[in-house]
Amino acid sequence: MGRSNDEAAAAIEEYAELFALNGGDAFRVRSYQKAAKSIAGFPEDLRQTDVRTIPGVGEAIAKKVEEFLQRGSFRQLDDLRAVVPEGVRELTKVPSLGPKKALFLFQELGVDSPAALAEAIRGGRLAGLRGFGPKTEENLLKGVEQLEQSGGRVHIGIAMDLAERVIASLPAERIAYAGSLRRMRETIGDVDILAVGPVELMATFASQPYVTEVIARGDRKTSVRTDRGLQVDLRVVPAESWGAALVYFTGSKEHNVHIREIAVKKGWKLSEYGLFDGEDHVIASETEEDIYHALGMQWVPPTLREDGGEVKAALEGRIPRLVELDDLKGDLHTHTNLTDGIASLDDMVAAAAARGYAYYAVTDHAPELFMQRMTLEKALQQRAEIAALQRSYPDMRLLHGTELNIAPDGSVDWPAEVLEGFDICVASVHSHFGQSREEMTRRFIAACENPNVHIIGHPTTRKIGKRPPVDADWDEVFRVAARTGTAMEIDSFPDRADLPSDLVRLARHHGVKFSIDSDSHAIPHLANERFGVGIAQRAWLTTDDVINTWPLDRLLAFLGR
Ligand code: DGT
Ligand code: CA
Ligand code: CA
Ligand code: ZN
Repeated sequence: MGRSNDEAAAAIEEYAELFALNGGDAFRVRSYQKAAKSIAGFPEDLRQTDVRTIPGVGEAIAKKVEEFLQRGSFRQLDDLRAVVPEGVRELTKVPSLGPKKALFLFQELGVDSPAALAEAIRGGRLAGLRGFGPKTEENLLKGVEQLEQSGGRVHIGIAMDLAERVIASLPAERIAYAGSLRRMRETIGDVDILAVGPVELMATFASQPYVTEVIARGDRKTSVRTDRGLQVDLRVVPAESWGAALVYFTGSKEHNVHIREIAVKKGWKLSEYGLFDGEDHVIASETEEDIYHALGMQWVPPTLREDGGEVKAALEGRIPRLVELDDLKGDLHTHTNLTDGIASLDDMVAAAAARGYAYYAVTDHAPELFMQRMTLEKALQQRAEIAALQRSYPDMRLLHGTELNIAPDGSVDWPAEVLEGFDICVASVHSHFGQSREEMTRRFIAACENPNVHIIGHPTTRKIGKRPPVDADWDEVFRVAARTGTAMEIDSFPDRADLPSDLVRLARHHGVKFSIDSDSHAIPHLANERFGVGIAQRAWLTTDDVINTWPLDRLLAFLGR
């Protein structure tokens, strides 16, 4: 078994594109493109074939393909990849911008991405350039906008919904999602589904109501566009190579490259079909565990597969036991219809109990978020209701909390004597997002130093695709948070995903603890916790790092209550 024909074809296609971008001869570009098409459409496995017998594949291309089959790339491709920036290749995807003009813009103006092109046009920097009149500029600008819309990634909540809908709609023997979704990245480019089942699965898939367009259809892979705009790739794989396919299509690409190197060092080959020895005998293929163990490694949780040190750790047996959804003993940031939630206190608490929580905090907004019309009187009334409700939940400790507003100067809504009456205080930035880095850093530090602030809520305040993160010196903020015992929140709402995993990793480095919260405003939101756990895993967190996995006593001690 070998690398798929599609992969070799894609490499030749990429080479053609890079060759064209570098001003390569148009005739040769076309002959590479023809060869790529011909390889992709060739019915037999390339490894069992003399590639020279494939129509359109001459000696020069055959050599490149053979080298590719050996090691996953070829010299000329490596050379061109090194000289043409990724962004310039992106540029050629702008409708009406060919390779010649793309390279010209890069060399003349340093334009190295579609976004940079839009900026250059808006800044009038294309004016007077030969071949770029006002009409062309207008078309290019439209093209960039189109590209941004179609190439748009979505947050994980949208992709997960869709993946679960797809999986429920297909009668397969085995089926699972792979790709960035399985790695729990915060945004998803397309959804990758693997299945074991009959070829008819493809027809069933293509005729589902969520499919708006069939992009490509084959026996092994079908790609569709869906009503969410998102693309879904369904691959039907042989049952015996399930594990190998899952490893390969879960990625990341960088992780795959790294573990393939380990196989190669042993004189073996790793593909989406399995791990093979020098004689093409299968060593492992059925499960992921088999493959990693055969390579002398621990199984690597998908959320770690970003080539961020996990390969070395797995080889040395140092992959930690990561925090899991089942470890969460409670939720420490939730709302009710007393402020902007839509469910009543009774209903939220009942839903929390149904999740088996040992504790649950109600943290409605505080007065400075004026539209919520919160008052101390209302908060105290809610406290009495919670005390009464507690009697019906002997196994779940109810905590009365609040989500404070961190004012521009770092102060919060109520004085200390009021704050001390709450079991738990989350404090968040909800206004004045545009403060300077220095002001914002001071603001967070003041909040952390407030002894009654236990958790900083959704720290960066970003909304994916809508609002950028605030600017702060996070190193400094995390240092203070660690010193003052203030937890950073991992807000699990999929359009927030806040803190993001890279900042979680940084904060952990400083010794900060975390709270994985749902920030629920309705009952279904409680289930978003799984996305927060994904972020935590991507940052290598264990239960020791996450305060709401701790038993109640340890949590209360941390809160100083
Ligand atoms: P996305 O879709 O942009 O959110 O990210 P992924 O990681 O889902 O990427 P995608 O859908 O292009 O491919 C799915 C997985 O397939 C990817 O994570 C690794 C594997 N894969 C795709 N292309 C290649 C490749 O050229 N080489 C290797 N080694 N693996 C690849
Ligand atoms: Ca994907
Ligand atoms: Ca894909
Ligand atoms: Zn908030």
